Amino acid sequence: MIRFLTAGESHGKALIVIAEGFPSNLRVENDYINFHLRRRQTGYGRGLRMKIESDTAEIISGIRFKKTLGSPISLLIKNKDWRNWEEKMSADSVNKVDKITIPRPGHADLVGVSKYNFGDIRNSIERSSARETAARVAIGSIARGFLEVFGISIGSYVESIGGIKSRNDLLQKLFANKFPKKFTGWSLSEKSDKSDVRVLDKETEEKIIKKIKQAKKKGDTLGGTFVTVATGVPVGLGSFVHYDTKLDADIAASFMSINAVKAVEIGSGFNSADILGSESHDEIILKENEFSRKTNRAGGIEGGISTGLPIIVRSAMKPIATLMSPIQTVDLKNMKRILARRERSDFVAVPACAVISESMLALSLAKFFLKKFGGDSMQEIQDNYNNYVKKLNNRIRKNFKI
Ligand code: EPS
Repeated sequence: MIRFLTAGESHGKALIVIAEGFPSNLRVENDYINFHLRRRQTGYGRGLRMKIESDTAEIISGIRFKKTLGSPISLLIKNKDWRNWEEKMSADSVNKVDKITIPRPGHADLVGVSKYNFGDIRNSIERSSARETAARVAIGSIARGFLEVFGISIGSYVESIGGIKSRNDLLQKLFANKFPKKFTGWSLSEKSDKSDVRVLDKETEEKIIKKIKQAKKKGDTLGGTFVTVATGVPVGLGSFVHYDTKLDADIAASFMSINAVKAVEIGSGFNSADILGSESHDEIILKENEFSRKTNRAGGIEGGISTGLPIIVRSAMKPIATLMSPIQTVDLKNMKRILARRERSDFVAVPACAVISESMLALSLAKFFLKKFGGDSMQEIQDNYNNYVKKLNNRIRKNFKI
């Protein structure tokens, strides 16, 4: 079982992540983690902070000579911006700084000060900021590297921003299960990473960039939808026996934990509520002597268990809550109506959100993979996995033979 914790304030010294449960002898390349951290920083519509940071992870523990030790892994990502915030953020300083008293609607400002009994909204902003997701991507990259050893590949693309939706029918193709055998999740990111807004076609990219420019000019922000896919997931991750053993439940919760994500659907999700059962479910077939499904509207999960087909997750991110042309709120220092405070932020972060979702999917899948094939070393897990996969189809045949 993998569990991890992150620590760090947005403008504090650094972000930290500590994880346990990774087996020994997993190869970890620092460059690989940094590659995914860089991907998280990209996308048209990000704010000035991304120009300050060039996120890299320093491995503090759990890895020696590029291989995991089985001990807790800890990673450190320094905030370059710290030097500009030292006075405002220091743990020791008793300097009096201006308190933030005007909460932004849609952010964690008001709920944060209400819950934690703060007299300065800054105390709430710092940890609720999406900056924390850098730590998740760092550890998620190790989970992704682990899954890749077993042929599991993860990628994503942006489907829409500000209501401008790509005309490509990729999602329908994914549901129709019409893909060449060598199709991988990562092949989606390889393509979408070439676009500034991580969409798969140039025409939509141009329209979206235009829309972002318009929103920016008005001091407004945009949200959007994105699709995350994992291929190569074996049959049998997750279970139907308890609410918290279901793979789809875990994925949904982990995606919803990404800042500003307001909806998650697996497979045809909401659309399946409007169609007939015969149009919704995936017929069982034999393909090259192995069980498969004609279609994949279930998005690779049935009864909380992976089916062996690609896992397809579609999510919606709300617009960034910090507006340069702010909406109304209440100033907590005098309880008077006022326009919300401006603060440096992104205008759009949907492309980054999709990258973060890849890491969250990797962490969720690695957790369930280890639950099923768990062992202390990579070799032990490989043996367990190979044994299971080799015998899977024969076992069903044997068990049902009359
Ligand atoms: C982010 C860092 C933040 C924001 C953004 C994401 O940096 P700063 O607040 O210093 O500009 O750019 O966070 C938000 C949009 C938010 O609402 O919290 C990052 O590293 O991804």
